[in-house]
Amino acid sequence: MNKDRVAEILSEIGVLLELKGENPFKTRAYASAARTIESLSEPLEKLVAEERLGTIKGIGDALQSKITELVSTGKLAYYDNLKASFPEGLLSLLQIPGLGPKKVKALYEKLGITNFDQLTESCRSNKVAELDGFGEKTQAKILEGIEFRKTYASRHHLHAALSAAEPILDQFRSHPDVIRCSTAGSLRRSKEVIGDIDFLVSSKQPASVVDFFVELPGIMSVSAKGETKASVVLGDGIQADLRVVSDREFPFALAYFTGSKEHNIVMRQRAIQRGLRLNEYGLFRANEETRDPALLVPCATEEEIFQQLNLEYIAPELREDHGEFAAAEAGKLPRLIEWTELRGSLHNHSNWSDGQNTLDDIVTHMTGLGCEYWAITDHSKSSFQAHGLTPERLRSQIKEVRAINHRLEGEGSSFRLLTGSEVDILSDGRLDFDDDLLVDLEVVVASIHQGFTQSEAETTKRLIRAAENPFVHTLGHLTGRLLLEREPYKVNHHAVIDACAGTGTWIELNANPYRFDMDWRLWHYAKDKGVKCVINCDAHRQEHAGFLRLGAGIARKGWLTKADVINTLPLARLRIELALKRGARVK
Ligand code: DGT
Ligand code: CA
Ligand code: CA
Ligand code: ZN
Repeated sequence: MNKDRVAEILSEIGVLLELKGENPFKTRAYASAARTIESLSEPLEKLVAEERLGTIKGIGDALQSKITELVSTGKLAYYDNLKASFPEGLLSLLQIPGLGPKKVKALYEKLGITNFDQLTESCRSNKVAELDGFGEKTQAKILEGIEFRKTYASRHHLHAALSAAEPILDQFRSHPDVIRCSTAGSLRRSKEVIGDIDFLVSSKQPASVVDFFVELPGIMSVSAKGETKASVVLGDGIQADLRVVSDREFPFALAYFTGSKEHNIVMRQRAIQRGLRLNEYGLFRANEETRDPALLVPCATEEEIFQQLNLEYIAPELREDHGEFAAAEAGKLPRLIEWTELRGSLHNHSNWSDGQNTLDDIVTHMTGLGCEYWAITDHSKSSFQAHGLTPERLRSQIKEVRAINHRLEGEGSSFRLLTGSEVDILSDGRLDFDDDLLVDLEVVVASIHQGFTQSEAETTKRLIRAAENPFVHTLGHLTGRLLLEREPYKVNHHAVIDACAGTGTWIELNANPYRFDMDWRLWHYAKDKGVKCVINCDAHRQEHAGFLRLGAGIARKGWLTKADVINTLPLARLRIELALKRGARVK
């Protein structure tokens, strides 16, 4: 058992004893022993093995035998019994700001409260306010705390986590005591939803970095703070963990805390197969858990750790144990797409349907961002809730787009709008516009916007029928999912991908962070079938152009390269591909 876990258990024992009503000296002894253990400079195992625990200030006989039991057996009977003497759930009440052991004890003994639901109920019926030492104000604060906990215990969209994390990372970068810093965890792996944000910093002054972190503006509350780590809740209710390590440990800690857990397990096994041990502190020439610097195989970067384990460098996005080891061993990892290789988006809306901006504003904005092209694919008539265009209005939009492009040409600008439509796939798989209109559009995206209750077989058939229409370039947001909000409708992905492989139809990676649809787990299969991806913003506002970067992160998780993604092509080449897609089937 590592020392952090030992420290955690000791401090939990302190809290449990306080809940029991034990004398404060005893409870404090556990809290301070926990801090001592956490900041040990020597390996705890070594101290135990050499029976030198007693030489440490504040560790008396009783603590000594408990720590020894924990380290050597991984368990502690005293702790297990103590924990079992409380009802389950009681401890979690301590997570509410303002509720310490004393108050939790009173709630339990006077009102029999053991969980959040009972606590909420008792606050609502004003019973908590009547308890000694509580009052109306405390009661209101508890209710607030329960609500708040519900929010921050939840998961978050990638863009929310990124925009919370990036300013903090910037602060670390310019802090004099910070040597290296990075995000880690699911955020660094570019997962579609994020539990908490993880920061890793290397420094010679960990305490100063931790103090700086917990004092940053935008931090709502501090859930835990130690010498080398802290957990906080950020403004949007997102939880964030910081760990500070020495610079020598940094690459190892970065690899460890980037995860995923599944990936880490394989890495550790590979180390063991080579007579090494890999953990968050280093890679060691040893046959058992250690962090002895004398045994360290020094690695200055993550790249060197992979090298030591005979692997090509595995990008964080691929670290899911989804085949990356076999590929890295064979030197066959793909060169993943970079978001800067994207040249525009082929599914976007304007104020002609439910977008916010005029065509002129879109041109100005996207030109300013350095895009080469931007397809205008407003909704079709059946999407009346989104002000879908009638064929007549679409015809006049085509004219306007052409006029704008004509003007751009005259001005010597190389940027172009592309004419297009996000045409509804009707319940039976027919499209909302006739072919003689579709043929006049440069870009056609076909998407489902209604009839979500169909069976998997019906929806699959519907999508395949749309893919078979020669005028359709791309299937849009395949499952209609809204992450953390709406479940995907059921689709047989493999059947749809196979159909697209047959017709040469592309599939969208919708880069809206609520969608990220089609899911990254399926791109590897699609790519093997030769199906091309289009990373689309589905922009309804100018800011949505930024989704391209998020979408590229998800595409990287799906193993995609520049060559797999259509909108990395320069305009001239793109126009050829758009035409070829049709020409292959239409004479
Ligand atoms: P999240 O926060 O739920 O979105 O997902 P992660 O992957 O960020 O998970 P988190 O924050 O609990 O931990 C960050 C990384 O630390 C995780 O990806 C792998 C590593 N890690 C944490 N706990 C363990 C563990 O018990 N075993 C191993 N092998 N790795 C762990
Ligand atoms: Ca995390
Ligand atoms: Ca974490
Ligand atoms: Zn749509």
